[in-house]
Amino acid sequence: MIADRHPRHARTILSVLAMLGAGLLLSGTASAQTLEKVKARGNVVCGVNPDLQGFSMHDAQGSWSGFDVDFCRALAAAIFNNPGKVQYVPLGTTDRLQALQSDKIDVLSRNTTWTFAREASLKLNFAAVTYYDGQGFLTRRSANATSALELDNASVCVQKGTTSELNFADFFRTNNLKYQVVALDGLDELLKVYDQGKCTVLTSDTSQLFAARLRLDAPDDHVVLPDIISKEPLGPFVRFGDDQWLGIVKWTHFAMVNAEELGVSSKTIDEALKSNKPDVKRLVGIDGNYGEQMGLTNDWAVRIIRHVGNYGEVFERNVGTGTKLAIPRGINSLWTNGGIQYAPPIR
Ligand SMILES: N[C@@H](CCC(=O)N[C@@H](CS)C(=O)NCC(=O)O)C(=O)O
Repeated sequence: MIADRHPRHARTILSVLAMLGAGLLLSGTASAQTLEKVKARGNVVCGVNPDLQGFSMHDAQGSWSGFDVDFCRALAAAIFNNPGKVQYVPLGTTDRLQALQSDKIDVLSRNTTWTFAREASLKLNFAAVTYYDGQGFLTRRSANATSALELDNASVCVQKGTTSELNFADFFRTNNLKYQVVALDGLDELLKVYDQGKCTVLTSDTSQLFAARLRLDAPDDHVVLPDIISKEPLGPFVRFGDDQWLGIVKWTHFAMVNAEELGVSSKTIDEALKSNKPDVKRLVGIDGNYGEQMGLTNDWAVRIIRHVGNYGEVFERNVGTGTKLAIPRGINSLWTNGGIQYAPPIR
């Protein structure tokens, strides 16, 4: 009798599990139609950083700009021929990935690093590296440090929920350096604490250190040390389970990189439409039906380039040497220029 009751109990558990599984499958199928949802809604819901100079900023009228914001605009341009069809959702470091998992946004474009765990364990797909970054240190000029290796006994300001937390601890331990950690939630608070002198250094992705420095009371009193202690490939994330949407996000970046490589920009797009070059003809949709293969129109890349620009234009406009951030292209140069920005061909 007892032996009998157990299998029945097990069967109940199994059927509950099967129902749960079916539920998951159903919700998986529903979320496999992001493009249809986006088209029906009339905009792309894009998760962004609330305020990161050069990458994601908004003015009093609620108009957004920046390198990561331009990626959202490029998606909207590809889908709607209108870069304004974006709803921006500002997200912090600790809620950004969960917002994507729980369907609050269609895509996350917010200085987020591609890591193994964010794909395998959080069930998210990283789409493409829009910005190759690395972690560094910001410190006071008066500390006279020329390298992070001179930072023994430092108090380190770092933002919670970031890859930076683990990286710097690894670096200090590997180099037998002692440290105290000051881990805080928001960037504003972190900058305040650092500015008050409660931390010797502030650590984060180097691009963000350049942006953070400009928000200090006396930016010129602080320097970004030359050490790069990690790889931080940054770019957009999407949810697992929608290959078409992943493809659109991925190829939006690749279209911009290919356009730069082919010399096609927002200024030359009309000439490009008359080009005889096979690569250009495929990019602008004169040859083939590449856009339709992704559920878009064949002029999808023309829309991106016309409204937002090629990769180089987006980089220079937002964070390049002519801007306040003045970040050199460095490894984000095209592979043909000694960098590692390299896009697969459209063919
Ligand atoms: N790339 C790293 C760090 C990204 C990150 O979020 N950095 C902070 C430090 S500057 C930030 O953007 N903070 C802005 C905010 O939370 O408002 C990651 O993906 O974990």
